Amino acid sequence: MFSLPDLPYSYSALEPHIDEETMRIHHDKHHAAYVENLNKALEGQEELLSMQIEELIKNLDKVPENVRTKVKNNGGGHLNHSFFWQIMTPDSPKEPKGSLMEEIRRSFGNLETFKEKFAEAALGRFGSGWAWLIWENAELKIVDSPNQDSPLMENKFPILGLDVWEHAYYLKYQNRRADYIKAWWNVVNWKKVEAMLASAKSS
Ligand code: MN3
Repeated sequence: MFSLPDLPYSYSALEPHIDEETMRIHHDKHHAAYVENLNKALEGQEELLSMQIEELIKNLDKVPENVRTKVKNNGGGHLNHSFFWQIMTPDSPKEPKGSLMEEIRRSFGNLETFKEKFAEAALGRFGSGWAWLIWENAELKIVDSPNQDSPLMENKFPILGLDVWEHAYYLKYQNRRADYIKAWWNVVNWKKVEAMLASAKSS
C-alpha cells in the first residue's frame, strides 16, 4: 500500500508565495486522491503494492494493461507530489551552491538565464503538467511533461520540478501562471536540489 507523506513543514510555511489554503487542498485532497486511486487500481497486486513508488513508475510495463493508465496517472501524481513537497522550503537558500551552481553555469550560462528558460518551459506547457530540471547524459536539461508524467518514466533523473496544474496556483494567482512561477523561486529548496544532483551523478 502506498501512503500519503506528511508535508515537511506547516501548511502556512510557504506564505506569502504559496498560500495555506492552496497547500491544504493540494496535499490533503489532490495528493491524497492520487494515493487512494493508486491503491485502488492495484488492489490485490501485492508485489506491485510493496514497491517503492520510483520503482513502480520505472516498471509500468509490469502493471496489468487494464489498469496501466490509472497507475501511470495516479502513481505519477503520488511520485511527483512527494518530490514537489521536498524541493520546497520556507528556509530557501536563495541560490544554489557548489556543483549544482557549476552545472547550471555550464549548461545555461548563469542562474538568471536558467530561471528564464525554466519559466519559459513552465509557461509553455499547455494545460496541466510539470516543468523539470533533469540530469541526462552528464548534463542538466530543462524539459516539461503533460499530466502527471515523470521524467523517470523515460529513465531520466529529475532534480527539480514545478507543478503547473491550475490546482497548484489558481486560488492565489488565478490565471497568472507567470506570477506563480516567479514567486515559487522564493521557496525552492536548493539544498535538496543539490542532494538530488549528487545522487543523480552517482546513479
Ligand atoms: Mn499538483
